[in-house]
Amino acid sequence: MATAEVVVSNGSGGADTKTAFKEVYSKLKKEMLEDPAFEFTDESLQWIDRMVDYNVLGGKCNRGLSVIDSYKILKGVDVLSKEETFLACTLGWCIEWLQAYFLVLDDIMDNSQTRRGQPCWFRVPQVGLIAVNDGIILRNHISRILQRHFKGKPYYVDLIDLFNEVEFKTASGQLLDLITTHEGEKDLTKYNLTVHRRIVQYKTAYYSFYLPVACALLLAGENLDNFGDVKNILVEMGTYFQVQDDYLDCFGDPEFIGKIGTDIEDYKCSWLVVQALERADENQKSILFENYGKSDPACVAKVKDLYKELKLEDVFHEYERESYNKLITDIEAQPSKAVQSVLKSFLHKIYKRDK
Ligand code: GPP
Ligand code: MG
Ligand code: MG
Ligand code: MG
Repeated sequence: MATAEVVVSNGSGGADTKTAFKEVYSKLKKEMLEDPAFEFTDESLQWIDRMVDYNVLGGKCNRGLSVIDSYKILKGVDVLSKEETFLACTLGWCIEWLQAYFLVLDDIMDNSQTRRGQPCWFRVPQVGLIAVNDGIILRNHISRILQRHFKGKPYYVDLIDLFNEVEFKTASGQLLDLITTHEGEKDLTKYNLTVHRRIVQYKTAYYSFYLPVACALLLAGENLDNFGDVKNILVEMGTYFQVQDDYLDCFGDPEFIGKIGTDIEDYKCSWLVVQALERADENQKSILFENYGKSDPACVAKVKDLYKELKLEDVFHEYERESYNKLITDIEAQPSKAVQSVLKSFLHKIYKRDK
């Protein structure tokens, strides 16, 4: 289909937006270091300063920047006032903080080595399991930021409810991701697209896709109850995004994506293993059963060879085209042009991403 081939500049996250966004980060971090609710010692100040920089920065900031872009589109303006820019950037950073909190803990749970091109936080000497508490601190920073800058706004309670609900959904998705891989009960036959879909919708889609747009809608004074269709489309987009993540875990360049994949070793219900199971003959299935979920590099290599033999790279590219076309069709059925534009801008940020 021609639509899939059209290259659309997303026109978003421009240099000015990024500069404004970065400035707000410095202010928010400073406020966290001067929080009057705690008497910081020099050591704890240094720890938080370094920990926040290490974990909140270094990503693509797609989620955070999307709040600002979406808000501008919903308001129908190119330029926001100083106050509006600050509030949109602050909500954007709250999502980046949430992401940092999830990643610090996810890397422990997934036994990962690297993240954003550096060792995972818990692997840094002298950090170890202090990282668990750092995750809790990062989560608390979000509440502190929201209280300081949004308490008194008419949508403050909705904002708190939104972050709480999205966090609950994500943790529940993470639970599914973790318990489907239970040691001792290794049984690949339980993995299928329905199981995969449920995991990824909850663990990734709500916080990565619905949350930024919902924040922009609240800023614009909208009631989220009126945007059920938008939520569904964003959750679909988030599902597509996590399929890309699963693909890149195996086929991405670790140098470029900044993390080394662990899905095969961790026995994850990845989109790739589900596709492999659907396509494998008996002989190929036994290769999967024998080698999936083992940390021995030779076993991992056998699984990767099988994925290549089954041409999963082509299967993925076809899935990518189909998902894009389906999403565009759903987006274009939306009555509001502004909403269409918000959704398309988000989709174009991730379509055919290689990182
Ligand atoms: C991505 O899974 C999901 C998360 C980062 C959510 C974690 C949720 C918690 C409550 C901790 P992933 O493990 O595939 O991501 P990555 O490939 O980046 O490690
Ligand atoms: Mg994980
Ligand atoms: Mg992980
Ligand atoms: Mg992954």
